[in-house]
Amino acid sequence: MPKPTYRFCAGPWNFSEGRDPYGPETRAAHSFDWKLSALKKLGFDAMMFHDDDAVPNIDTKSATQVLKEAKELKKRLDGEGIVAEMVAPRLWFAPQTIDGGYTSNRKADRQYAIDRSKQTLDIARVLGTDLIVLWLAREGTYLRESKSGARSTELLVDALDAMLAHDKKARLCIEPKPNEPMDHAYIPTIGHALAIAQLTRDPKRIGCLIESAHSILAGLDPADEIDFAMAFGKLWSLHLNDQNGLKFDQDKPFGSANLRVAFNQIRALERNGYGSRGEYVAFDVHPFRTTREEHYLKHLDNSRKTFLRLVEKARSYPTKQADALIADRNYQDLDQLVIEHLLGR
Ligand code: XUL
Ligand code: MN
Repeated sequence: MPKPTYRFCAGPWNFSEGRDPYGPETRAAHSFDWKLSALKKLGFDAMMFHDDDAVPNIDTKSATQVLKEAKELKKRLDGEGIVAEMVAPRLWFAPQTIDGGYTSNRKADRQYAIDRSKQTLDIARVLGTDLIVLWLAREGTYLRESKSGARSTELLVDALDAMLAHDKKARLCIEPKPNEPMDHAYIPTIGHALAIAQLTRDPKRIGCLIESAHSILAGLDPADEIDFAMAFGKLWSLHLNDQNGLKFDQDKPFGSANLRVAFNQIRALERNGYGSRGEYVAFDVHPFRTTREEHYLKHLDNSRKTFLRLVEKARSYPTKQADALIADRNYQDLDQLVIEHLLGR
């Protein structure tokens, strides 16, 4: 298989200002144009969007106005030579989504979620991408007795069907996450995402997006999730980052918490040819709260550097030696071989 040349992507939210639940911003916000040209300078090729990153204050605007602004954005992207990779409906911020989007217990609120998702498909078409990402943020519960899991599965299928019917060319990419903001989410892993696709009107147009941190939060190895999704030809997008154990979603720079887990993700991408069908490598990373303004872009630049260094490591991995150790069931020395390789010997 030819070795892919990777292309990189990030979203406007990845230039975050340091706010957390316990304290305010620690860095001044930059304009959208600043972020766009920063990405270009960093050697990134694409930007990913929430619907309201593409069209701010989207709920206050008419459908015509929304599409007009999306067209203006497309021109700005073309001018900068940056592609729109995907658009994702932000279904976790509005008052209508307090109890979830597609699985809310209120019919009118479920309709809001579906209407907003359909509009996201319209925005994506204008931006020149067929890829819709669904991070199902509030499709779960704080307490299980508040919703029926069986009913919620039906409602999720109805919502996916409505989107598939709205645009016959769009591809829907489910981004699973097991928790946060919810106690338990209904689609916590890639297996769940691929399984629910089978209940829809067009499973071929449903794939998935793996985020390293989300797999780790589910107690899984992201490399296994990558291999599994790619065995089905379903890994259509990727959010690389890192996560130190089971706690709040950290979105650390790629490789920051566990270099070996990062290395194994790269090996999985390489052996499955990720990128050779036009898929992007996105870094869903945030600066640390302590990061000063002059270092605003380091988390993105460093994630890309680490990624490329680990690609070199994957390509120079001593496969013959490793295979001999595997044949001899000498996993003790295999372990050390990997460590020595990562340490540079
Ligand atoms: C949340 C997350 C989102 C999605 C896009 O944990 O990763 O930023 O990637 O909605
Ligand atoms: Mn993500």
